[in-house]
Amino acid sequence: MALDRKTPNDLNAFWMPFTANRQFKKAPRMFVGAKDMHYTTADGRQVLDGTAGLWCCNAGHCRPKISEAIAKQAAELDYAPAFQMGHPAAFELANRIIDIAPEGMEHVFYTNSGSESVETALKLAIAYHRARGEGARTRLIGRERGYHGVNFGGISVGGIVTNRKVFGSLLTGVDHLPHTHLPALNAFTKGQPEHGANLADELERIVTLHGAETIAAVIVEPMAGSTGVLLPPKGYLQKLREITKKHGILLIFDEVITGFGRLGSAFAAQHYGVLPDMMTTAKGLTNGVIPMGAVLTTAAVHDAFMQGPEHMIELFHGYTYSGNPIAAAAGIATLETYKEEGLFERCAELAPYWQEALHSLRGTRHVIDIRNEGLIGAIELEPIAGEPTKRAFTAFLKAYEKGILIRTTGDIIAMSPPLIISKAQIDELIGTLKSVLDTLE
Ligand code: PXG
Repeated sequence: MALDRKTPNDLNAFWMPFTANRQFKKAPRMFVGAKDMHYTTADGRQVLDGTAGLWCCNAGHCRPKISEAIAKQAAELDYAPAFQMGHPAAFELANRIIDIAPEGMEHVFYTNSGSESVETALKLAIAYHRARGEGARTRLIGRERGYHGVNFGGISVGGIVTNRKVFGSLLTGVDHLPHTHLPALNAFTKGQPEHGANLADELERIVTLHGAETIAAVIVEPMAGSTGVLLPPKGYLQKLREITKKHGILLIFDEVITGFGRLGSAFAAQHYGVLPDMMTTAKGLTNGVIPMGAVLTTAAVHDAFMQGPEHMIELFHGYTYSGNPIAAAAGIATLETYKEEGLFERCAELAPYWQEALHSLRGTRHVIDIRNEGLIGAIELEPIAGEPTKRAFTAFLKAYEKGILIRTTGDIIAMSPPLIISKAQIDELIGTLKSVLDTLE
């Protein structure tokens, strides 16, 4: 029987991810179409996409070059075994990623999501040290409020309490840096905050506690997205790099959100001028259209594995869909679209306008902080006493009714529009949001 995808049907079977299922199923919000900056709802309304889907559709929606590349690849070579066999698109995409990556990143390991990129990078870090004869380096250091996906490694190094606390004992040998949110000192800062670089020195304390010779890697989001947009204080990432280097610890930047132009450079590593040893990516790699992730590594990390007899597999890790042909074709078309349309540069050009528009909300009811970088913004609301998250979630629902899509985490509203957004659309997004905030209890 043909499914009419526009007709709401029984909603019971689908257990939705990171969703208030019971609330949703009482009053479903369904998208049935998308084009460029807009979604179309099941009841035929246009909704301005203030979040690039989930921080991933950096070139906007249903871009012909990407859709066509996917259709062509699906008809030509739909799948090729990922182990011990190859196909050209995966190699081509890897080269193109390295072309735009920071100098020093030389290899690409494919995954299917940000979460898998994180697991891959953590495993690589431990195995790298072992390959070099430092097998005692197994500890992993994350950061409070960090988000590194939802698999066991990622939630172990992650620091979002709700994502961890009901899932048992997690990985052992993990420690956390303090988060860098200092509202008393930094509230309403435009761009990177002045205060907090000293928090990177906490890594020295952790090293002293455990011994450098037991630590494999530090993983951080260069700019923490999911937790509600926390920017690195000026000098913070540089300090982390210095301390990790001094102690032979690998530094992993989780660039799942910041990668592919979000901050106005291809990657945050370039934006902030700090070179990690590995970078985890996903989302914008394929414009969010087909699941794909990639871990980027330096030659030093890769080369440590390239030893022993040549017929032997060097790394016992990978996925059925690593470098999947259709995903690779989508990735190539996506990177071409970014380049042809100059979208990373466009992001950098629009960033000051975006910043001023966001900060014009200072003084609006309930707003206690505003943060921004590139085409990312967050507005932190005073929570309703005794009912955390409710005020922001109400704002989300009202915003959707008024025709804009925003995201909320706790009582923080986060926005990350496609990089094709116009100034008029920025005004519409922020203007509509203001009218929503004005009516909130
Ligand atoms: N690392 C980082 C830094 C992320 O932001 C992941 C890993 C996991 O990626 P996957 O592809 O496994 O979901 C992410 C994902 C939000 C939101 O609204 C953020 C993410 C995903 C969904 C929603 O903040 N980040």
